[in-house]
Amino acid sequence: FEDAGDGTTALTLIADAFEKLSDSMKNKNYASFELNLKPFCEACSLISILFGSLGIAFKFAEMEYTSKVNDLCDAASLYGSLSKVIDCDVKNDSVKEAESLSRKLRRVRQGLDLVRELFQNFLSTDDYSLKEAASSAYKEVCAPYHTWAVRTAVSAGMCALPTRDQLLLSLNETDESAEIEMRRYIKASLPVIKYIDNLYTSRGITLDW
Ligand code: 1PZ
Repeated sequence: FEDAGDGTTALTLIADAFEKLSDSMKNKNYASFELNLKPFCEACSLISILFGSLGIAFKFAEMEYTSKVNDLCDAASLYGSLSKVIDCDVKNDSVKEAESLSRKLRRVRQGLDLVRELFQNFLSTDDYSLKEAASSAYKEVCAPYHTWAVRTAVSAGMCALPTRDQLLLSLNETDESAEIEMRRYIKASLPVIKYIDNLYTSRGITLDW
């Protein structure tokens, strides 16, 4: 990722976008607030920039994640908000079905949470390698919902991750600047993730999938 020449890095763009989302839901009641698909998907698609810094090993993860975000994005004008997507699948009894938008939303939410947990690990100690930080985040957030084949492929891919310093370099960040942006993302993504979880649980849908 090349910065735009004005010091705007991928991490800054991501943190800005999620702060905007979380600001838009500040002091609102979860039960009645409508988060629109368009700004949500735009923010989620920025996460894809990070994949560019991870090397070829996570190409399949990138395609998985990006195609789900794109499908949600394509549905934006038809559905408007995230809650409408779930309402529609609830009505058709297709929430957890393969290829349903509610399922894609759940996976994208897991991607956001994975990045949050990864940043958290990354910042928790300088001694943590990127591989350790990413493996532990993956184990915590995504692995319980992935098949054995996917888990195996991911753990093989982890060995090909860059080092901390390589990652910072390719993101055009220093330790200090990355810490600021990662903390902003951690803080801003949490209410968004919780909001999405509530869309399911408030409709009696458990989150064990
Ligand atoms: C510097 C960051 C290093 C982080 C590395 C993290 C790598 C995570 C790899 C995840 C691989 C997922 C591969 C495919 C999984 C699919 O089986 C599932 C289920 O799909 P379904 O059956 O519902 O159609 N797909 C997903 O869970 C969606 C993909 C989530 C991955 C998001 C990654 C987020 C960003 C990583 C940071 C750049």
